Amino acid sequence: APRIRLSDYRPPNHLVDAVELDIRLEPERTQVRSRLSLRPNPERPGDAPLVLDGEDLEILAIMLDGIPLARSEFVVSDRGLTIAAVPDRPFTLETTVLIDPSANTRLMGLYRSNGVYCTQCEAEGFRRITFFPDRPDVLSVYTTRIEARKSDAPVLLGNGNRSSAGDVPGTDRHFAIWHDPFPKPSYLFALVGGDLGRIVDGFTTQSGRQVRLGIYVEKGKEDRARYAMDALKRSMRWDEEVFGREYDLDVFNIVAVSDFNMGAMENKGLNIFNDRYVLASAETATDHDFASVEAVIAHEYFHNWTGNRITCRDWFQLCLKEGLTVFRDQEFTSDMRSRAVKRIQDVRLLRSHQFVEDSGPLAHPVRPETYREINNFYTATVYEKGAEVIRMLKALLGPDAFARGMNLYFKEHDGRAATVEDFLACFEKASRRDLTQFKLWYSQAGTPELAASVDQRAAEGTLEITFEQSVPATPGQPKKEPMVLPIAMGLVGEDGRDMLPEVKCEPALKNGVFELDRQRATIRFSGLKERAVPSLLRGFSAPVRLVSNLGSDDMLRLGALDSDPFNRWQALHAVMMKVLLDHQSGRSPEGSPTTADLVAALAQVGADEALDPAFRALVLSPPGDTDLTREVGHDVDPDAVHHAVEWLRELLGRQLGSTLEDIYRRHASNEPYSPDATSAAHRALRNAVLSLLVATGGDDATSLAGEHYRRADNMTDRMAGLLALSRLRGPVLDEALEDFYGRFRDDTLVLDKWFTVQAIAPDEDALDRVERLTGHPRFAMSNPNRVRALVGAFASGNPVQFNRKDGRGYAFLADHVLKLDRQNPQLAARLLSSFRSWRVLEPQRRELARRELERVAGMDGLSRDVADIAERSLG
Ligand code: HT7
Ligand code: ZN
Repeated sequence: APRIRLSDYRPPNHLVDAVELDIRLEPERTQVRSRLSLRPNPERPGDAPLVLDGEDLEILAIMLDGIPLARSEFVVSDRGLTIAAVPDRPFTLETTVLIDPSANTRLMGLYRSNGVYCTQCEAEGFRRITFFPDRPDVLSVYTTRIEARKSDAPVLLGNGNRSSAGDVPGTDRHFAIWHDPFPKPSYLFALVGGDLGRIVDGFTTQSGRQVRLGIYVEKGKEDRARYAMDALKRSMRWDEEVFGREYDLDVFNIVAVSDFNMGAMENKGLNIFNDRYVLASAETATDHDFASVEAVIAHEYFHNWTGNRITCRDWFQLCLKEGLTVFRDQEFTSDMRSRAVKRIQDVRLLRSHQFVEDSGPLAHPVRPETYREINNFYTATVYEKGAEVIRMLKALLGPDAFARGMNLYFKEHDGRAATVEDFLACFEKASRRDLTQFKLWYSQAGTPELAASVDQRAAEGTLEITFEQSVPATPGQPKKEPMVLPIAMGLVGEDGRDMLPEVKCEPALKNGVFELDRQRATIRFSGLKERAVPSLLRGFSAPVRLVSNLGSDDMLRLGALDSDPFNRWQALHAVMMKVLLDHQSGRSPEGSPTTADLVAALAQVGADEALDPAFRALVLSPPGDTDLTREVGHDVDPDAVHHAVEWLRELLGRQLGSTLEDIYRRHASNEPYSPDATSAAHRALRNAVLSLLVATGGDDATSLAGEHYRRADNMTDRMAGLLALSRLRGPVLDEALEDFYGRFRDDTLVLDKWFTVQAIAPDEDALDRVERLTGHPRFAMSNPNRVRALVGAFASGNPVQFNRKDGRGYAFLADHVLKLDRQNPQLAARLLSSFRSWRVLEPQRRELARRELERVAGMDGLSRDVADIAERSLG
C-alpha cells in the first residue's frame, strides 16, 4: 500500500456544499442514494478530475446534473470513482449504491450490532456507505432521510436536528429526516436505526437555549445509563464555565452499541459509544468503570468544539483534536475528582503505554509525517503525549495567555479544518512568544531523557542543579534537536516547607518553572540556611524520563514532606523501583536500610488519615511487571521481573501487615454503594491493602480474599476479591468463578470481566486456560470487547505468561491476529501491537517473538492494518 505523506498534502479538487442522503435500511441490501452539490475548489486547477472514495459499494446508478453517465465517462476501482470530465462550475452528482450491513464485520461504515444499524465513519468509513471525497477538509451540510421497517428499527437517529418523520404510506416502513446545519467532514456522519430503550433529560445552556438529551441503550438497561446522563450534563456545564463553550444543536443523543472497535465516537449531535462506556450500575460496574464512563462521555462531548466545530485539515493533524480533547477531559476529571490522584493515574498510564511505544519500533511523532494506514495512528502518542504537549503549553505560557490563545483559536477557526500550525499561531499571537522550538514536541518522536545533577554545598549555603537533556533516536529520526522542557520545581526544607521564597535563584524561575531550552544548563540557588532537597518536575511538568543523583534518603524526605502530591508519590515509587532493580540484578535488598526506611515511609503515608485515601491507595500500589520492564530497558527476563515484583508485594504485605489490617478495618463501609469519588477512594484504599495482604499467600490470605468476595455488595469489591483469589488459585477461586459466572452469564459486559480475570492471572496454566476459553460458548471473535477481554488482556495484561520462554504465548497471539484479520483488520492490528516492546527482551525470547512477527508479516492477503504493524515492528 502506498505511503501517504504530510508533505504531499494538496487541497481537494472539488468541494461539496451540501449532501442529501436517502438511506433505506435493509439487513443485507441497504440502498444509499446520495445527491452531492459540488463545485470546483478555487484553490485547484480548473480541469482537475472529480475523485470520490468508495469501498465495497455496488453501483446502481450515477447521474451528473440529472443525466445518467455512460460507462465510458467514469472509472471505478476498488478504491473509488473518478470522473475525468466534470463541469467547471457548480454541479450535482447523484449516485445510488447497495451495501450489506450484515456482512460488515470490520465495523467501519454501516453495520449491525445486536440487530441495531449503526455507523462508524472515522477515519475512512464513510466511503463504505457512499461515494464521497472522504477526507476531513471537505465540509458539507448534511440532510439525511432514513427509512426502515417499523418493527426492525422503531428508533431512527441522525446528525443534527430532526426535521420530520412519519410512516411510508401503504407499507410497514417509516422514515425520519435529520438536518445538520453545521458543515462537517464525512467522518462525523452517523445514523442509528434499531429497537432501543432510552432515557431523556434536558439541559439549558448558559445563553438559555433548551437542549433535549437522549441516551439510547439495549432495552431493559435504561437504568444503567443514568450515571452517563449525569456525567453528560456536568460536562456540558463544565465546558461553558471553563472553556466558554456552549452546545449548539437542539438535541444531543448518545447511543450505546455492543460491537465497537474503539471507545466511542463524537459524531455531530449523535455520539455512538461502546456500551462499556455508557452502562454502569453498582452491581455491574467497578468504580474504575464509572470513572471511565464519566471521562469518555466528557471526552466525546468536548469534541463538539475541539474536533467538530474546528476539525482537522488532514489525518496527520489528528493530535489537534485528540491531544487537545484528552487534555480537556483530564482537566474535567481533575475538577470533578482529585486533581493529584488524576495526575498520578494519567502519568502511570503515559509511562506504561506511551513511553513504551515511544521507545520501541512503533515510535512516531505526536504529529506523524507519513502513514500507510491511519487507523494505526490512534495511539498513546497522539492521544496521551498529545495531551502532555498542551499541558506544557499552558505551563510555559501561563493560564491567562493559554486561555487567550484558546479563545482566539475558537474564534478564528470555527467552521474550518485546521492544522497544528494554525493552532500554535493563536498562542503565539496571544502570548507574543515564539513557539518555533516548542513545535519540536510535535515532530520529534522519543521520550527525552533529563539528567539532573544536584550539587549542594551546605557550608556555603548553595545548591546547583545541572540539567542535561537528550532525545533518543527513533525510527527514521537518528538525530534530534534540544526541546524546550518546562521543569516545575521547589526546594523542600527539613520540616517540609517550600524554601524557594527564602533563597536567591539564578536564573530566576517563572512561577516555579525553569525552562530548559538547550542541551545543558545550570540553575544556582544561594542563601540556603539548611540542607534542601530539590523537588524536580513537579506535577510531571514535562513528559520526560528524569534521572537524578538524589539518594534514597532525599527521595524519602520528598515522599514524607513534599507539598507537591505528585512528587510525593513519585519519590516513594522511585525508591520502590530502586529496591526492585536491586533485587532484579541479584543484590539482596531484603534487609537493607533503604528497604527498611521505605517500609517505614509507606506505613506512615498509608496510615495518615489526613491524606486522601485514593492517594494513599496509589502509594500502596507498587510498580508492576510493565513498570519494571521499562526501567530495566534491555535484555529483559520477564520471569525475573515478575519474581522481583511479587517479592516486593509479599515483603510489603508481610512487613506492613498490622498497618494494612488496621486500614482494611477502618475503611470498611456500611453505607449503600455510591460511585462518587469520596466513597470510591475508600474502596480503592481498602482494595489496594487487600491486594498487598493476600500477597503473603497462605490460608489466611485465601480466607480474607474469599470473605471479601462473598461480602461484596458492589462490583468494585467483588472484582477486588476475585482478582485477589485469582492470585492464590485453589478451590475457593473455582467456587468464586463459578458463582460469578452464574450471576452474570447473560450480562455481556460483566462476563468480559470473568474472561479477563482468568486471562491475567499470572500462574503457569494461564495460556492453557486462555486457549480453552477461546472455545467457551460465550467467547466470540465477532465482539471486540470479548476479544480484548480475553486475548488482548492475556497479551498485554499478563506479561509473564505472554512472554513464556517457550514462545507459545507469541504463537497464540499471532494465530489469533491472523484469524481476526479476515474479519476485523483494525482490531487484529491493535492486538498485534502487543509485540510493541519485543526488542527489549532477552535474546531467546526476542528471537521467538521475531519469528512470530515474521510469520505474520509473511502471510498472503494480509490487511493493510496488520501488514503495517508487522512490518514496522520488525523494521
Ligand atoms: N475520535 C474517535 C476515534 C474513533 C475511531 C477511529 C478509528 C476507528 C474507529 C473509531 N472509533 C472511534 C474516538 C475519540 O477519540 O473520541
Ligand atoms: Zn477523541
